[in-house]
Amino acid sequence: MTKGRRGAILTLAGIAALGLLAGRCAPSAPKGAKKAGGAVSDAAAAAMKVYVAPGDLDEYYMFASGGHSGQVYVYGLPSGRHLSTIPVFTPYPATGYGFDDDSRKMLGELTWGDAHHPALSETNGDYDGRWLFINDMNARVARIDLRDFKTKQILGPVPNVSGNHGSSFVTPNTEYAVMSSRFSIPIPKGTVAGIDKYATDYKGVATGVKIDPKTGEMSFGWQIALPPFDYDLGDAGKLASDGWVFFTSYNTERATGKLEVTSAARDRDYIAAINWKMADSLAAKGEGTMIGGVKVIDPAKNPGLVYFMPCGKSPHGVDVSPDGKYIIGSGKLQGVTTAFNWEKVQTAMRNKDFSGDEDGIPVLKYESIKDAEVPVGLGPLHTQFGPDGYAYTSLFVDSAVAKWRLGTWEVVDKVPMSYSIGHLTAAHGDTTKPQGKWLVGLNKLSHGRHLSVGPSQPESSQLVDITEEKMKLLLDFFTEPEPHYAQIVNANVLKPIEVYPKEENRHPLAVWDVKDAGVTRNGNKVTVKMVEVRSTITPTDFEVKEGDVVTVAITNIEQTTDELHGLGLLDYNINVVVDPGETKTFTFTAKKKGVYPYYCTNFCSALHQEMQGYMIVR
Ligand code: RUQ
Ligand code: CUA
Repeated sequence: MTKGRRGAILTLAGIAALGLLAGRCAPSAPKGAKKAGGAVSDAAAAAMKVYVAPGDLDEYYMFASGGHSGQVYVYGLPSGRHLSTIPVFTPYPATGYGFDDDSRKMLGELTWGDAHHPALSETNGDYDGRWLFINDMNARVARIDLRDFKTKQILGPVPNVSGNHGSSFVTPNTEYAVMSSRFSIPIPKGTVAGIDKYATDYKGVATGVKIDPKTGEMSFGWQIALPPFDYDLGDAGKLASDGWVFFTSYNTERATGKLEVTSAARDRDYIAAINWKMADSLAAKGEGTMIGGVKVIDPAKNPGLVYFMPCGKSPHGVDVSPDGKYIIGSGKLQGVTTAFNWEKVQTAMRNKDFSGDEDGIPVLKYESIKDAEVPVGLGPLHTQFGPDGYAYTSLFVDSAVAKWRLGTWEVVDKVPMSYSIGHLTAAHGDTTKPQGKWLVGLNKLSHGRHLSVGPSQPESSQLVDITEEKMKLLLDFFTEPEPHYAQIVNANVLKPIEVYPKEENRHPLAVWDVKDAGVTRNGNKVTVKMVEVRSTITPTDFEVKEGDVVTVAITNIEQTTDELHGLGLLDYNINVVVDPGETKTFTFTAKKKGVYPYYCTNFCSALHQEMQGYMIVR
């Protein structure tokens, strides 16, 4: 814009001299693509690496949390193209989510969620492409089926959990997704205790959400009461540390009020190490006290269940290395990230090498369990891993990514991020088999990196090539608020369907022949069976009486890829979208007398506009 305006008042010679003309005439060549002598510049080399030609496909999927938008966003990498939005905790008119009976029921009374950490299901510690789990701060976890990229279940709100931030990290064979409470409260919910009782009467909790290995169905597994700290991030142990799950915590001072001051008194806070296999068998034996409708296990009465690993200072991310041998804890108020040696942690547990306890939970001796304090830089938050023994840590304060080596602990490279990186994600970067290649910095600020869109700016994501010794920033792309964490999975792991096969549709109200469409009445309950197929909605009209409770069941009988139909019912706030082979229902009371048009909302054929009908309410 600036260039154009400035260009208008310059002479042609002036423009050419400034090199502006060249830039304008060759829109496909990135700025400064050609160096003198015709050599390909760094920018052109970068462009070639991320360029996915029209009709070509990306190599990786990136699933990013949508933060308080309550959605999951799907990107292709390396292009950074936004491919799809999967609504999870928030209605999304584009796919009709939150308008039909099933999704409304799933959402319940909450029409927003704050999603932070997607977790792809795993087999042997690597992504298996079956499901994607994601947390919501409102004590919920959702499951998305990657066969059709749809949200299938929302579990919760789970009793006693308040502010489910440290979630939904899965164990290596997807036995559990976990939850933890960022905000300690008196439990069960509804109990009142003054803030002066915080240190004694408030509790944190950690919860295991059990996952059915065949169906992915989630259910309550176990819950453990913890001291009133703020539990923040988590990760499951793997290989060497399989059977354990780790949660960072801050405010181990048990302070209240202005936490930015009051919770920073101690040099070290903790990582809670929880033996989930033990929790699993304790829960199976019925151990625990009923609180808020679930059994809550007391770790003080069950030695070996929970230990605290001291970690400085106000740690945020905890990340387990691909072999499970190192637990990396990043203290956001420090200049180092701490590598704990799992071997040493276990030895300290066995030898009762403790420096004290918190409400009966042993605190391991810091000097006995840490291997190194890696000088990564200021404000380390999260760590991901490559296939070659390298680790990558995001530095919020330094606004950079540090690359360092596990075992030798040397920091070998840094790449600046624009700006204020939070999470980072690498291809399979939190699994037992990291693929390297791509890393994405998920930055909190994007100021000036894109055309201005007013005060509400998108977040910036930056793609980094990690194939070589030196990291290379290749691409900026932008996301809606706010990708906390994201995971990158090789496209060959996923096998999505494109139509729902007719023989799989067992919906009781499905109709596959327009002859079977129509209206049936039972008292004031009216059922309308509807068929959508290019380019008619059958029936093209129907009548009900004022006050009737109307259920409309729409079947899209298409079996062709991408032949979606929608249904908008004017003045009734109804909008659903039905994929090929799918049946959806919506129910409403015909409160308003009159004639109400309905129509297909999804442009489906040359006669899409003709796809319409009338509801007459007498
Ligand atoms: S957080 S920027 Cu919600 Cu995962 Cu670390
Ligand atoms: Cu069906 Cu437009």
